[in-house]
Amino acid sequence: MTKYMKQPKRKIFTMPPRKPIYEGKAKQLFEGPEAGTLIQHFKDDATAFNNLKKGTINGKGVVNNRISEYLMVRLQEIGIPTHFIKSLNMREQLIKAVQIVPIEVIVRNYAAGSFAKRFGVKEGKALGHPLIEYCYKNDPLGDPFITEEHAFAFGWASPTEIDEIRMYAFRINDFLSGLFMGIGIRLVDFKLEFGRLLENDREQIVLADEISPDTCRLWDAKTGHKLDKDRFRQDLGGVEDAYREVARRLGVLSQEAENGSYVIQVNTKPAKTKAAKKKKK
Ligand code: ADP
Ligand code: AIR
Ligand code: ASP
Repeated sequence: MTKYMKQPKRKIFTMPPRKPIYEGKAKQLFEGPEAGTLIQHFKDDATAFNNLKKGTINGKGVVNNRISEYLMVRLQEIGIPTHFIKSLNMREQLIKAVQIVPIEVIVRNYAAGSFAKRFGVKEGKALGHPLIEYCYKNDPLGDPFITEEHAFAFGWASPTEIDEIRMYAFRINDFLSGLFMGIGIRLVDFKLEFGRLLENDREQIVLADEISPDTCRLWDAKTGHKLDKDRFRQDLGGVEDAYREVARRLGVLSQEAENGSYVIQVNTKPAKTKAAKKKKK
């Protein structure tokens, strides 16, 4: 007789009501508990090629939330200011609300993706020097590549801000390349977003958004096996496993998340005030 296999007990967490602020392709933003804060909720939704391809990567939100939290904290430790405040649950983190600079900052160490295509070079070719490219963050236009001059001309960022962003981007690249190499992963390229934070009458550039297998190309250092969103973009299979593998090597995945026994229900209904409840009666 086959023995009945005991299923892991599912824990269901119902979140308190909160006000939705923005629904993006991979994340949702809710109003935070204090002024100037937001709750960043990581979804399992995946898109590629600026929304042309859509799908779901089971458990991605949990994994990306944890990976991004871990990397932001490590970057804060080396003096990179970030929007991250604290972890809330498996899919959500409390962040400082910033005014996003509408520029995607791409750092490349090896040729891959659109770069390999544009320059007709083989994927994996090492670049002589880490390279920064900028795109205007605009889905309908397909995030066109821009130079710093476009940013100044359109007023998207000032020369001082771009200097700061470039300096942070290179420091982040140095640090993350080493961190990933330590767990046998090659950091091929990645995308960063920065924002302006007004605190104590001072405007500051801080790292925002996320750093995860959605926003980085990560290859196993020995085998070259892809551990990032390219598995989804190129229909390579093993997408969930790849994301989990990165989290596992970073040591940020709990057993509960690994066996899928953790469910979060999001409640977006406005809280019923005492007055509203009385009125109903
Ligand atoms: P998209 O908007 O490209 O579909 P996401 O689904 O990742 O992307 O949505 C998250 C949105 O939140 C992005 O537009 C990003 O620029 C924005 N964002 C990230 N961090 C912050 C922050 N600290 N304050 C305000 N907006 C942020
Ligand atoms: N990226 C760019 N826009 C969105 C994302 N996530 C990231 C990719 C890749 C890097 O930026 O995930 O790591 C360069 O992308 P591409 O397509 O220009 O080669
Ligand atoms: N993040 C962009 C999109 O959702 C680009 C990409 O990742 O390919 O379409």
